Amino acid sequence: MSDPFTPQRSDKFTFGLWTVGNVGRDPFGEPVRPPLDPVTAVHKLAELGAYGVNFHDNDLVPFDATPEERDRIVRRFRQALEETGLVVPMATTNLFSHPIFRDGAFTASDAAVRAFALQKTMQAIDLGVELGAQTYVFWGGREGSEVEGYRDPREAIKWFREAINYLCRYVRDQGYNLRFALEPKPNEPRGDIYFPTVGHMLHFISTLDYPEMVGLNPEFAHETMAGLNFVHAVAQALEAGKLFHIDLNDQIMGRYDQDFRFGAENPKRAFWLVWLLETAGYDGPRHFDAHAYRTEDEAGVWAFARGCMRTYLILKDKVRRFQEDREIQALLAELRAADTAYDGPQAGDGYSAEHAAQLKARQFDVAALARRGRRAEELDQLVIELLLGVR
Ligand code: DIG
Ligand code: MN
Ligand code: MN
Repeated sequence: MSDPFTPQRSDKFTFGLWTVGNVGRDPFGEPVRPPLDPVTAVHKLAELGAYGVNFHDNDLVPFDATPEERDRIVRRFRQALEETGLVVPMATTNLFSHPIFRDGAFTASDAAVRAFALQKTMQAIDLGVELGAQTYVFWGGREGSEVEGYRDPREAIKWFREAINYLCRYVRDQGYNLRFALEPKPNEPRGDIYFPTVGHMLHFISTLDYPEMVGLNPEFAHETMAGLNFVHAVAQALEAGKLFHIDLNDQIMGRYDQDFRFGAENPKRAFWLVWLLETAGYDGPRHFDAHAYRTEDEAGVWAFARGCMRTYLILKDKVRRFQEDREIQALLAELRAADTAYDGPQAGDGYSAEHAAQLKARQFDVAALARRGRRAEELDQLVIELLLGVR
């Protein structure tokens, strides 16, 4: 019997070149793995059942490559895509590695650095579109500060807005079929990063010239680092029609950005995320922005990649079981019946002075309503048992 948790292209699992190509460098240690040829990554990911691969410009084309070298690299990469059928749903710019970005890119105090960041991003957008990307991510890894005095944070917001508005104009001017997805993170590598969470970014998007072109690329580890509930953050992005992409991984709350294999630390939180994505009918890529532990060799990298996809599929099957579990669904139906028994005026009816008068005159059995338990212990235990495989 075939393994029911074998990834298919239709699952839309994607990996960044920088994820399976992570060489294991950390602030306290040198690389433990050799660089991975992007062409090898494409073929290996295709073998594992992935749907696509993403990249920062410099994951593929070195920062100082000549135009001829660029074209040769792109030709060779495109050939691997054609041989395997992998697609490139998303691309992004590396605006954080080169020392020129030491104080930021779009929010750098130095106007020349901000202008260079725009130039680099336009060239990277061209590259991404050339290889088929329809989503373009902006992760402002260096857009932040350690010392407030040298930049008024309001100025940083203005500069970031100018950059995104300018790049929206560029995309429209080029006639590209491309949407922008902003990726928040609270800190690291900067002491504090501007626009640290999904909520901050959603407001920022509302201040743009072309808000319809710009959405979110939330990352599990980043909201979790901020001590927030990632499922709620994704729900707010979905509800706003702004979940343009998603970075899946795992993370222990309050730690540095661990980018662990999906589901490695919080299988229950991962389950509720898959439940939300699948229930909402999210049809975008399931992108794993994660990497193998530094302890791993290349075989461990592919075990990591397999594990990300396999865990997502196992949890997707658990969502199906949750929705088919008679005891769970009976409990939810009883709760819903009691919750919707109220037949008086409520906010969803819409406001009128007469309606408000009726509501103000309404008598409520406060004592009875206060006595009602929510049966959360029963429900959560049933979910735990589902996840532990005993139902
Ligand atoms: C880090 O979480 C960031 C960068 O890896 C990249 O710019 C973005 C795309 O997923 N995520
Ligand atoms: Mn991360
Ligand atoms: Mn990310």
